[in-house]
Amino acid sequence: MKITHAEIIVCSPTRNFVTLVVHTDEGIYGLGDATLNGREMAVVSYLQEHVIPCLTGKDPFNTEDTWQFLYKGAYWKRGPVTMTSIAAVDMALWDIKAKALNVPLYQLLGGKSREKVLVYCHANGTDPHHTLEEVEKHIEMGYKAIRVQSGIPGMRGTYGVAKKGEKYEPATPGLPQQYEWNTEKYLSFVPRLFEMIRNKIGEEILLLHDAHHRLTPIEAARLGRELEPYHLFWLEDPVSEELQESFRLLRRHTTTPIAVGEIFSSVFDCHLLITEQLIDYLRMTVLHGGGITHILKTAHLAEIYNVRTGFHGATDLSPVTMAASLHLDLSLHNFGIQEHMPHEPLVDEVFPHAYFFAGGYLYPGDAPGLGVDINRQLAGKYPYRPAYLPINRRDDGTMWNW
Ligand code: GCO
Ligand code: MG
Repeated sequence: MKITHAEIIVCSPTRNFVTLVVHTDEGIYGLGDATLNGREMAVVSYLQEHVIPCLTGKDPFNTEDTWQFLYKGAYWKRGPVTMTSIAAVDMALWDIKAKALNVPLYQLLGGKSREKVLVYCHANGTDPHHTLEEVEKHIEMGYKAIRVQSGIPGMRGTYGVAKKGEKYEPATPGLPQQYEWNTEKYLSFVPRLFEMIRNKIGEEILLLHDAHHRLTPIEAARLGRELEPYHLFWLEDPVSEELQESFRLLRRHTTTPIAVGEIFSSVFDCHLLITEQLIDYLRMTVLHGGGITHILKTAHLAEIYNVRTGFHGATDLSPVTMAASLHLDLSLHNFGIQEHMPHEPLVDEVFPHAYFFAGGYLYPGDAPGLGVDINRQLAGKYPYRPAYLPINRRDDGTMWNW
């Protein structure tokens, strides 16, 4: 089998997605997600100008060699644009191979290690009362694990929370929106929020929280320690993740489990976190972390050090990434949990897929390959719209991590 050509489809059915379709001389094609939220067209250009021309004539079954060709061959290794582009090709090739062999992808990754994939959803409220309502609503929907985020009195625009009645979707059309940040207000609010939620719902439901990169190590240590009585499943992105050594300080002070990695692009962003056992869950995405080939290696390293996976699954990753994650989740021995932020129905229509949700779990389904397709006609009706993630400033105007 040979690759004949590849094409890129950019569409915006409620939000932007970049999809790579790789075609072969046997008529089988594979899909890869290439969406980098807020920087979409950089990946489009990287793929169009520098990657697609090199694919023609290659055997799509050689996933490892093609990965190394694109990684080593670029000379300029790593970085989100490069690794997202490589991931898109890698996903598409694994999709082709599994379709050609007529098996669901998980059969090529070690088969089933479990029957179903535990997921966590998002409960976001504008204030603690609204947040509790959202938690209770999601318990009724069958979720067994819930991420809890709430608007904080006196702060404009808190991460993870939309206006009442609206769905939270990272990235908005137009130029970046500005949010406000105040560490002191946040630190005194969050433990009280979890105290209230735990008292109301009891111990059974797993609770998670995302601090979204905003604290210093000692502030994060205080938060982790104050949250201990409420038994979080994890505290996510407590500190900015560029400096892996930060997690040493945090780890010395708290037993609250730590999750990090949604913005990592390779194992070299987290090798210390893994080998020093500074984290409990790795959130690297198949999409931004170099694809199935590279995530497999990273997850296997993590397994040795008792670090489990908790792949990123926000709505800015297309159903193609969700499917790839689910095949990995089903097969990796050290799977922990999968984020599930359901796409809008229109997105599911543009990307018809075999995976489905039932009773707090996702199932990848048994369709050959990834089990996702793209409805080109429908996609064509929703052209790309420039959109940005928000930015964040402290009360005095200082730029802060969003
Ligand atoms: C999460 C993430 C997202 C990101 C988003 C950025 O835990 O799901 O933090 O909400 O902010 O993916 O594009
Ligand atoms: Mg996050």
